Amino acid sequence: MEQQAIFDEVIAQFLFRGVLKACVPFGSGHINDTYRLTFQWEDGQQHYILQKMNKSIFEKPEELMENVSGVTSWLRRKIQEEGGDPERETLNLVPTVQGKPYYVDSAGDYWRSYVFIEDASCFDQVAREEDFYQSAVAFGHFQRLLADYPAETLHETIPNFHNTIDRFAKFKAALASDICSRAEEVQPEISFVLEREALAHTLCDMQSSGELPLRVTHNDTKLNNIMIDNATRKGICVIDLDTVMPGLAANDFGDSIRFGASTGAEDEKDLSKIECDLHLYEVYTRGFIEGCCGALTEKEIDTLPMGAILMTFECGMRFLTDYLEGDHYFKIHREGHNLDRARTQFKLVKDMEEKLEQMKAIGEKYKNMVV
Ligand code: ADP
Ligand code: GN1
Ligand code: MG
Repeated sequence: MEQQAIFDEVIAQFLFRGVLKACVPFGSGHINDTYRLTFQWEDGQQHYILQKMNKSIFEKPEELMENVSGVTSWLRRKIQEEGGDPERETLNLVPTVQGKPYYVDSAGDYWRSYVFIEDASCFDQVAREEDFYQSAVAFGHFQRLLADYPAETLHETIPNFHNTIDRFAKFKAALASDICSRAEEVQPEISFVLEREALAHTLCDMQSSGELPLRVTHNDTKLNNIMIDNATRKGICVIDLDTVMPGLAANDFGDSIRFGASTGAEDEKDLSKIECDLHLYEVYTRGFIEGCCGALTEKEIDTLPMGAILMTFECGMRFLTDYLEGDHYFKIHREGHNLDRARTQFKLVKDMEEKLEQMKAIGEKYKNMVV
């Protein structure tokens, strides 16, 4: 079926108000196909987000949507209790005419829609230090709001998502098959990964031994998964809830650092521009510990620097795995895009390894912060 006919079919299935005026691709996510819809009526208009979910990545979209519905209703209630505005501070699903949170089109693809959060922005890089601080407070706060969520009801939307040992094994399998014959040209990057097998074990081992608690975490805490209010500059709403699952606080912390404390873009080709900005690292540490409101254990705070190194290493390994496998997972916009992304991550890992003692000292500084 032609693309326009699919849109017509899908859009007719959601309870939108008004008449459709525009549908444009939106955002810079690597996973789902995201569009912004504009609907108009006599004296007003409303935007919506429409997403085609990536069903080769999310193999059980019904379960995923059960998670999203459960988590957003929970957040709605908590935000109301705290006197916040649930229309802007959490995602709001638009139901279908059948009263469901998603629609399966005639080609078998899964679609969902959210009310568009107006007067707020998503950033691909830190422009103002204060925004990064506010994003940290908001991600910490998000974790706290979900602290007593019934974790056993959450489906694992991507099995072993932050199991770095498993990611390492998958990398080795991709290397062994080398289906695109790309391994030869990326030997330095391959060695970089293989030399760090022990690193892949660190936090997973602490989790297995019960030294670190499992919490309900976001698991994809990059800066463009949070909306910053244009007027107040507060982190108004945490979005992209596809991977909310039990996980480690250090991983949520670490994923934000890998993206936001880097001095360059995730896909920067000029590696001389890439390092971990320790000032931004400190800004985020302060915000995250504050946002978690005393919920983090001492050991969790001690593992934050390792979370940063590990999430960056894992992400680099995932980009390189995808490059070796022919770029089937992350959306790419140019030849070698995943390789460029892997290289920035490895440059960051190396830099963070050298700065580890300073990163630890920053954790110590804020450990006893009472909010
Ligand atoms: P992906 O999984 O592909 O990253 P996201 O759910 O993060 O998809 O959405 C992609 C982008 O769409 C976001 O980075 C953000 O810019 C925008 N977006 C998503 N949901 C909303 C919303 N409710 N209001 C405004 N913008 C949104
Ligand atoms: C993907 O969906 P998006 O673009 O926010 C990925 C993350 C990676 C990130 C790298 C479900 O995030 O795990 O860290 O790209 N999401 C999924 O930028 O795999
Ligand atoms: Mg996203």
